[in-house]
Amino acid sequence: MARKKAQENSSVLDRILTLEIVRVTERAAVAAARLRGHGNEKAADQVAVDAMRRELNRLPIDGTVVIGEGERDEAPMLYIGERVGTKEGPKVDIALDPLEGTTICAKNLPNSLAVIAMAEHGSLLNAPDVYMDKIAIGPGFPEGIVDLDATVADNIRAVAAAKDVPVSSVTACVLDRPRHAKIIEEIRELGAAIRLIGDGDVAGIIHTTDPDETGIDIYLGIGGAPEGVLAAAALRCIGGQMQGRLVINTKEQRDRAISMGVTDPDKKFTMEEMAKGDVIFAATGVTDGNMLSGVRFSKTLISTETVVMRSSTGTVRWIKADHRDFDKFAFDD
Ligand code: VTB
Repeated sequence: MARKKAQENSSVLDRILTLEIVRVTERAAVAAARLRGHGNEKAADQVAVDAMRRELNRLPIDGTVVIGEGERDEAPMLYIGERVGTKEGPKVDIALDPLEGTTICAKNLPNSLAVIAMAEHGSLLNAPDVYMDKIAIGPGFPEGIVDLDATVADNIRAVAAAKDVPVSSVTACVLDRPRHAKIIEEIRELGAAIRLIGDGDVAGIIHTTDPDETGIDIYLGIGGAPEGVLAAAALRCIGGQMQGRLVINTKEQRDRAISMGVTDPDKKFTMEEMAKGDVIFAATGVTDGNMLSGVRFSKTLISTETVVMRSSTGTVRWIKADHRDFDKFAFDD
C-alpha cells in the first residue's frame, strides 16, 4: 500500500526532478560564493536569488513559491506566491532560501547553504516570516523520545539514554542569541555540550542526522519559521524527528499566519505537518561546512558539493560536480 502510494507520488514529482533540482542550488551557491567574505550580506543574497530564479524557471514544473524571499512588495524576486518554472509540468509548491546564512557567507564562516525544497501542491506549511521554536534529532531513535514541551534536561537525558552514553557526551546545537540564555544555562547545568552557531539553523538541524560526522546530537531553540519548514523537509527525506511551534507575539503576526492558511498558529507542528507527502530537498554548500564543502574556484573548474534527497524513496545523493561551463555561471546569463 505504502509502495503504491509512493509510486503514485512519483508521477507527480517526477524522478527526473530530483536531479534537475541540483542545478538550481548549485547555481545559487556559486553566485553567492563569489562574494564569500566580502562583508556584504545583501549583495551575496541578491546574486544567489537571481541565479536560483533563473535556473528554477528552466525546470519543467508549474511551481509556486510558498516560502521565499518575502512579500511581493518587499521582495521583487522569489516572493511568496511567485510562479516559477516553465509552467508545463507538475504543480508543485516550493520553499527556498537561495542563501541560508547570509552573514555566515559575508564573513566566510562555515555552513552557509543554497537550499530548496519542493513538494506536491498544498504539502508545505505556509509559514509566515516569524520565529519558530524547534527541536530536532536524527534518525535511529525511538519515536517521540524528545518533545518541544518537555524540559531541555529531559530531552537531552532521553537522547543520552537512547544512545547509551552519559549526558556529557551529548552535544546540542543552539543559535547564539540572547533569547537562548536560559536554554544554554540549562544545558550547562546538566553537563552536556553546546555547539553555538552564529546563523544557519537549517544546517544545524540537518547536522543532527549524522552525529558521527558533525558532532551534533540534538538541535534546540528559536530560529526562523521559514528555515524550520526547510529543515523539516530535509528531515522528512533523510530521517529524524522534528517539532516546531510558531512564536507569535502580536495580533498582526497571528492574522498573517491565519491569512497564509495556518489555521491554528499556536499548534505544535510535527515534521510531517510541516512537510507532508513526497518531498524533494537539495542543498549546496556555499562556504565549507560539517557535511558539505563550499564552492571551490580554480583556473579551470568550479567545484560544488550538493546533497539531494527524496522522501518517498529515502534516497540521499551526495553530488560532487566539476563545472567547466564557466559562461553559464556568469552573473548575467
Ligand atoms: C535562523 C538562522 C538564519 O535567522 O533561522 C535565524 O538559521 C533566526 O533569526 O540563518 P535571528 O537572526 O533574528 O535570530 C538566520 O540567522 C538568518 O536568516
